[in-house]
Amino acid sequence: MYLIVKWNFSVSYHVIHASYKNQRITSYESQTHKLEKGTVIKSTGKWYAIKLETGEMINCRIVGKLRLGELKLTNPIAVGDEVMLEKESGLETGNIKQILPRCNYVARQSPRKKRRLHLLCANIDQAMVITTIKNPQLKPGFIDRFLLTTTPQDIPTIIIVNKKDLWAAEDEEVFGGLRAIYEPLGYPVVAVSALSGEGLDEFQQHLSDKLTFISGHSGVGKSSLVNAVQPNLELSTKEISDYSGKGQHTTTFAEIHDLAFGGQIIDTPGIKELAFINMEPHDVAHNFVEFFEALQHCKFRDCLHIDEPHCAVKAAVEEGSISILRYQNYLGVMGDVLNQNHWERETDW
Ligand SMILES: Nc1nc2c(ncn2[C@@H]2O[C@H](COP(=O)(O)OP(=O)(O)OP(=O)(O)O)[C@@H](O)[C@H]2O)c(=O)[nH]1
Ligand SMILES: [Mg+2]
Ligand SMILES: [Zn+2]
Repeated sequence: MYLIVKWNFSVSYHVIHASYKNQRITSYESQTHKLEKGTVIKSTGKWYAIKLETGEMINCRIVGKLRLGELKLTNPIAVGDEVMLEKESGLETGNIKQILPRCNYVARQSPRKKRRLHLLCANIDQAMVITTIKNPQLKPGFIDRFLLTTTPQDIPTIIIVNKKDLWAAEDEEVFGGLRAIYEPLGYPVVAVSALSGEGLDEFQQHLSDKLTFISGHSGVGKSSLVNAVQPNLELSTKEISDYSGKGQHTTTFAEIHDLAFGGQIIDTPGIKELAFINMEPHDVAHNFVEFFEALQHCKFRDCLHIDEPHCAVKAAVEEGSISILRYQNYLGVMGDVLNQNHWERETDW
């Protein structure tokens, strides 16, 4: 369905893959000790907690330079990455020698270095964006921005709306509105409460036997939800600040946790905002799935659905078959992307 985007991704994937292949050859050539394969479970900056195929945990560093392929990243390795490492003799630590090819990843524009991407996780089965309608207030634009980080790679994404216990009748209506918009597009929408336990069965069914990446603003209850389905973890959680109404950035490192009923979940630090310096306007247009379907009826094949004549997306918004909320959020992202100077964009990865 998303031919053009797919093509772009497969090109960049092959570029990455090719450079990993080269890297593998050089590192095997120079290798003197046996390399072992492991998965990155937690990354705390310099140190990576890695689970070996035997189940053994080992702390590793990167020594020397790793080739990173074409991705311009602020962090070379993220949770979920598979790596080859060499144990340090006589010590309980090791050195990472190679990163194996990723089948997918989620990255965001680095808040500090705008021309770089910050890798959030790799090799996941699915993603969940955790939101709330109340405490903190819903920011609907965020859901659509999050979907732009996963949809280009066909990562199945579920929208979880937490803190159902706080809802009044009008909040139930907001939830119904979200469900009506996103479920027909292929994104399930699930209401839960980590506090009261409502909806946790359905939440757990979605998690079962998969590696799930969860993300969302600080204070929406990501860690509380992980604790609710796997209580022995006792992850720290903290109240929303009275002053700002925002979360307090309690979780500071992404970490993969095993789930006793099968599967694993990646709890992550809250994110403030998502920007898209890495996308061209057409990448944005093609990854709003219903807009991409409508594009074939637009007069111009390169229509960006802004003010072009005979635009099928605008007609669908007017007639009500495309959500006005999605369209407004789309215009928000598109405005950001178009306002960036072209030379500021990084799309050649
Ligand atoms: N009423 C209510 N409060 C909840 C619920 N889930 C979490 N909370 C509260 O929301 C606050 C924030 O929860 P956390 O789990 O720390 O949120 P987080 O998303 O992990 O936040 P960061 O780690 O900062 O990104 C805590 O005071 C929780 O007790 C819920 O379902 N209902
Ligand atoms: Mg947390
Ligand atoms: Zn159009």
